[in-house]
Amino acid sequence: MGRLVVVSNRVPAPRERNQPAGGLAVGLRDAVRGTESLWFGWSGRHTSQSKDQTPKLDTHESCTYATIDLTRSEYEHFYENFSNGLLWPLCHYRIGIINYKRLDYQVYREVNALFADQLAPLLREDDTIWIHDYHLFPLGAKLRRRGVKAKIGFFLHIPFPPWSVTRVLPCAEEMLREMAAYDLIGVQTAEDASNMNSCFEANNLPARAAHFPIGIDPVEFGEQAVRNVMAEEVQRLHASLRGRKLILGVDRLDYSKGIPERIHGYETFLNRYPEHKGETVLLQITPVSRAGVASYRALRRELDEMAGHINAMHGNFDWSPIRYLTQSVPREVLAGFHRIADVALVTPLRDGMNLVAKEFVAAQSPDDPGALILSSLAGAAPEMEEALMVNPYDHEGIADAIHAGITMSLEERQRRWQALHRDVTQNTAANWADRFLDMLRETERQE
Ligand code: GDG
Repeated sequence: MGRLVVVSNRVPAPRERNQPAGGLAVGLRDAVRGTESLWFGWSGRHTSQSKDQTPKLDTHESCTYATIDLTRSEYEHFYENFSNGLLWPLCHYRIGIINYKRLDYQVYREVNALFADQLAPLLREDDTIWIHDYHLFPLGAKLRRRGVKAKIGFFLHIPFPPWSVTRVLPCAEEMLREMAAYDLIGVQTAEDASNMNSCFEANNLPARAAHFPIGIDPVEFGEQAVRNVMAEEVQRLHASLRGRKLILGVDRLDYSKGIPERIHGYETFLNRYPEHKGETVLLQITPVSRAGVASYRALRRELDEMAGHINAMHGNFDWSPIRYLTQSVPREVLAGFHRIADVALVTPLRDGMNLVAKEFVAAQSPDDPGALILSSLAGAAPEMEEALMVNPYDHEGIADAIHAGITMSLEERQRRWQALHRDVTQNTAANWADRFLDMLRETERQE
């Protein structure tokens, strides 16, 4: 069998390779582990001239990492404006905040062409190529144009809307046409697959998408959680609660995660169930991301204000109902926080999958598990039916679910957790990668 070639916008830095932070990196680490592989992408560094560079190579175990640099202008137009200022909101159904500029699209295509120019010479005919996410939709077509004959698969980690929404994008038809170059396209849910297929059908394209829901490494995260219960930070958090119930929210600072709506739901809970006032603390961990994009800066200001308002209105001299942090917490400490949480609030307005929901389940103790409150609009919802399901726009529904979560009997918590844990254990990151790659290798090669 030939090599596996993974392509993603960012390649994990050397220090992240043994202990990757996000789901994409964990899933792919398992896929590249033990097989001869190449992982290609942006280094995270800037250069004044990106055209005539040679990829920097370094090898760790069986994987060679190949990275290239981008200019500041490429970073701005390709990454900030087109990928994160346009494709991200569009795919999350937020057409009201998209901002299309032809120059951004042009640079997006140029960067994809640059990736193809730099990657093609490193490829062998029997490689299997696996391209990831919305930054790189046209890359497969660009590789084909450079004579690449190997199998090429594509996986989209975020949702995909139906043609009625996608056609808002002025370049939608061209982008969809180029996606027909892939031998296999994977998305997270059956709904995303049917949406993407509605786009292909509307444009008479031969491509088809199938769904491959991503998972986590539940054993590793569960062990980390158990090990870290005694860590200093986790013990300090536990002591500071003084017997109050811990409600945990963990999300990158992103409008798709529904954090203002969730905080509104928590405030409604405080108003609607005054008998529980003073009995809960919401710890919302929200590391800042994409600070270069205006809508993210506006969200940060909104959250600062909301958290301050709730504490001022509802708190007391010895109790703040919400603790809101914008710094990142080390992964092992986070695992310990999940273990001691009584309720997890995972309420995205839209999400490709949402790994935090799965991590919470993996971290809980079977003897006394907490309750998971999950948005019905997260990609994880169809697999995690035993969660307390909420519509993230319904703040009264969130309030009622918090009440149900903190008052739920041990028996019901255990019954729900056992079903959730079974799903999380069956569908791991490693299985996800195997399923996709097995199917890709079995497809008939396109010419
Ligand atoms: C995209 C899709 C899809 C968060 N805060 C901290 C921290 N995290 C970790 C979480 C989790 C990861 O980041 C976030 O993963 P999600 O799945 O929740 O969301 P996205 O980043 O939006 O990921 C998503 C995913 O791709 C995979 O396909 O599920 O739908 O949007 O692992 O634990 N980690 C650390 N400190 C933090 O403060 N160490």
